Amino acid sequence: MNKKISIIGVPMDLGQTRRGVDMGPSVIRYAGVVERLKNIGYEVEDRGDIEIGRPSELDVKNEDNLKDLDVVVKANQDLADGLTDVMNEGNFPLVLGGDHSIAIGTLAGVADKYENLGVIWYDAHGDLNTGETSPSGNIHGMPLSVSLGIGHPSLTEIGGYAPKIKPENIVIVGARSLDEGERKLIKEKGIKVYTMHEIDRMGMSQVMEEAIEHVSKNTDGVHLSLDLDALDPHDAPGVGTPVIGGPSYRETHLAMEMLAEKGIITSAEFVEVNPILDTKNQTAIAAVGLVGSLFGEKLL
Ligand code: 6HN
Ligand code: MN
Ligand code: MN
Ligand code: MN
Repeated sequence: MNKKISIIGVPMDLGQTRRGVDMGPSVIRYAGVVERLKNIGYEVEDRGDIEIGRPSELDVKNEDNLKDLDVVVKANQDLADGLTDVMNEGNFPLVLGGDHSIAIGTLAGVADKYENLGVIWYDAHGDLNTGETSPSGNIHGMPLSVSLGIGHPSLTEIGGYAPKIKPENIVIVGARSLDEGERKLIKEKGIKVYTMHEIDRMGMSQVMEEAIEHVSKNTDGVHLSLDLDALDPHDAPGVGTPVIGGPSYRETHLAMEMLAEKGIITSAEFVEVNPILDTKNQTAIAAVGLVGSLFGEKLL
């Protein structure tokens, strides 16, 4: 793996309505992410946080059922630009959220450098809504569809090109909450999904083997987008949209180790850590443990 990591924090909380997730980057730093990576031999540059504007009024839906659209668009464009710099320097981009709407900017910045970027979307949700299908109007439920070029043009055109990724290069792992429109899109586009049903039946090890095979087949890079709500709320309580019945910290840790062994991941983001909803920073600590395993940390 690339030995130089650039961290970008994105204190975004406007892609959903539970305040506090804007402190995610700060608490993940506090839980020791930089030291953890340095200890396993990486050179780490912390580029600080992207600035997030404030809308005049919070959580206002526009006529297209998109909350706080303008501010979300602006921050994601800035994030995409920041990632372009990191990519040009040849560093490994590690993005810390913030709610999952920031994956729009991350993928806009990263995918530009690859012909065929693979994506592992490790999440309880599909994040495949559009303004038309979303039950909430929350943009954090839309980044994967946006990256496929589906949705409001001011979102899909971030970075100045669309789409960022192709449906056949995506795998969703850990899904257990999908909306009607998301199910339809998954079928229509033939997106590979390992729901909790497959994880229960096959075990995480087999699921990850297949997932890795799927995303590395015709790709020249692989992005990991890890939503902490993928984990069972027992292990990661500090998230805005928890769903019971998820993979444990241990299973997720194994998934990260398998990715490390194959060395396929070329960029990553860890999102949705909300310290206000957390107990004793448990979710940030889990995130840092997972970062460690993703980057090849070993006990012996
Ligand atoms: N996330 N499907 C729901 C919605 O509002 O669209 C939940 C989305 C959760 C998004 O956790 O990143
Ligand atoms: Mn989620
Ligand atoms: Mn998500
Ligand atoms: Mn282990």
